[in-house]
Amino acid sequence: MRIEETKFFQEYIDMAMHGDEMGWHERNGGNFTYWLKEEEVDAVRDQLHPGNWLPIGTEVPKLQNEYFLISGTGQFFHNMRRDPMHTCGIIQVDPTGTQYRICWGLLDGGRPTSELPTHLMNMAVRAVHTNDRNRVIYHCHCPNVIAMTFLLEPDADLFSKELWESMTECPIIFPEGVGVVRWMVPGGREIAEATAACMERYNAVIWCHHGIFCSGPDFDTTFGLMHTIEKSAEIWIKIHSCADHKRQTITRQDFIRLADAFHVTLNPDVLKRCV
Ligand code: 2HA
Ligand code: ZN
Repeated sequence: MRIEETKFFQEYIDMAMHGDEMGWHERNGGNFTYWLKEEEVDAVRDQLHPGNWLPIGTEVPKLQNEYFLISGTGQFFHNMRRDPMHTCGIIQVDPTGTQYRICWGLLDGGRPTSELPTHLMNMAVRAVHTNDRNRVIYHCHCPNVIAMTFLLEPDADLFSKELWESMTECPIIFPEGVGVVRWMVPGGREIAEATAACMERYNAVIWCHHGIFCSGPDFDTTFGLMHTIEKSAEIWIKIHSCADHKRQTITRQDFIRLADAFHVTLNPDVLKRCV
């Protein structure tokens, strides 16, 4: 089967186009990685043609020899379905976890996203915390979350509380809360290390004045997490566009009842901040 016809590839493109429809990928904004399963690599191995080894810009020994479908730097999500061979590609990490090579796609001199260090470091950290079940890392520029970062202190517990309070299902979807990374220059090792440190604890990390990184075991869960956080942020922005304070909200006691009913364990540091 051609790579473009495989289930994982179709689902990858579907999710990228969904993000584009949401308005989260202006121009070349955002980037996206999927960790191929062994059987998925085996099924397309005849189509993989490795190029030269290139530096990743960080170390990910956990991911040695593994294959990833990843979006290309400078490429528009909007063009992914029409032109997958230029807009994304499959890379392999070397046995030391310091280099990668392009094995498919990224034609005509394409390169993986400038956020490659963050994607692979996040992938490695989430793998450790999920018994290797995490497979997706997704970054987008979702406007309401970005707007929130101009109005709240860049504090993970505070953002988590405000997002939980803005929509009832939030604490069920992200009971651990969200991480927050202060404004940093994107595209390098420093922001990758700061984000990966947050991913030790959270499935989602907000980049102040920039966007979000979400992780998950499959495409739907990862996209669903992003969508839930962004929708809650939209409600938060609507509330604060109408009034300078909330008249009532979901209380700590309400969250405890919710956690009990839905069998989730809520982050106690966030609960402590609730009213
Ligand atoms: O332009 O989103 O963070 C791609 C990005 C960089
Ligand atoms: Zn970005």
